[in-house]
Amino acid sequence: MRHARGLQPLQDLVDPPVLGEAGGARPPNVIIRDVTPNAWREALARTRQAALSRISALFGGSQIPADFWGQLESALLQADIGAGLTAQILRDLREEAHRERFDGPAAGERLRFSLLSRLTPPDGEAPPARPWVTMLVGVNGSGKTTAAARLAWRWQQQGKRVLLAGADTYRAAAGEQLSVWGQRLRIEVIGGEPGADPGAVVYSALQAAQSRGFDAVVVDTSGRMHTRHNLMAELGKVVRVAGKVIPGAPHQVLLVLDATTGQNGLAQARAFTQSVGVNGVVLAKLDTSARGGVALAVADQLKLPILYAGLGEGPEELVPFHPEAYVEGLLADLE
Ligand SMILES: Nc1nc2c(ncn2[C@@H]2O[C@H](COP(=O)(O)OP(=O)(O)OP(=O)(O)O)[C@@H](O)[C@H]2O)c(=O)[nH]1
Ligand SMILES: [Mg+2]
Repeated sequence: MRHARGLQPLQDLVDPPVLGEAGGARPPNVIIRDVTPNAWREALARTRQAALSRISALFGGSQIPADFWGQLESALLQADIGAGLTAQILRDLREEAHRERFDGPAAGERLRFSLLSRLTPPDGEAPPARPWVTMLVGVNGSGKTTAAARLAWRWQQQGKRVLLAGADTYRAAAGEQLSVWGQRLRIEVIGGEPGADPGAVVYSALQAAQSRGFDAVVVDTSGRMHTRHNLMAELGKVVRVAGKVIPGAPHQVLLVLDATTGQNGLAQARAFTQSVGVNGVVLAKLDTSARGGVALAVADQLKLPILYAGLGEGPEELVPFHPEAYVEGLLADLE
């Protein structure tokens, strides 16, 4: 668990070491200057309005008001951080309050630290691999295709040669959507005809990436209900095909969760993890969600790192998950 410490002002964001540098060790820490703490605050405005801003008055005074604990509990539940975690956080804070008798602002600080301590950033180094293959999976409409394009763009901005693989051959529109992104962001896309075997698309995309010296491949897959066994088995097959072309691929499988679905996303995450293994989460649509606290539930219950978050629809708005900026955004109205 991370030690409580002051919130650092955010100037730059650094991509987490999820992408192996071409043939070598970890990638250079490329400084991305496109996202400010304000972007996180704005993206989390709905969650604050729906859940957390109404408790801001509780933290203003020199004394903890009588209904503090009940109101805090309902606000955390409303933000969708989950019943178990809410209970834990309240228990910890209550113990501290009992010991130290803090005032409102101090309680706000403790709450910040408490939330932050549940969000451990990913650690460890990405194993070297070239091309480095990332596969995006998730239920229908969660944000996979836009995330695939935006991740590819991000890494391309870092100077890497990135290929997009359109393994969603289920609908004609899916391939087209990825191609449009590819044209817009100047990223090459290898896809397949509608109805083609997604495994075959991955096979030829990875072969092309390997023979043409690409650094990274981002594979978009079709949305599927996590309860449909045959579709989950098909995904498993696509994963295995990748490993046949490039041993060790896919190097990461990222589950794209729609933040507006809140706690329901946890069941999806468990099913995808069981079927294909998931290394991390992309939390899309944080900006349209009133249940943005779900990032805490994901970290707490699934022990999966949240690697990226969608703060809007623009290419630069899929950003590395930043625990401090996230917590600061959740609690921005608390003084
Ligand atoms: N505001 C906002 N919209 C997003 C974000 N991510 C995705 N969207 C929107 O959500 C919708 C669905 O996104 P897609 O990327 O097509 O989702 P998908 O998972 O590929 O969908 P299927 O392929 O049909 O399963 C699109 O309108 C996206 O623009 C985000 O972070 N913020
Ligand atoms: Mg899609």
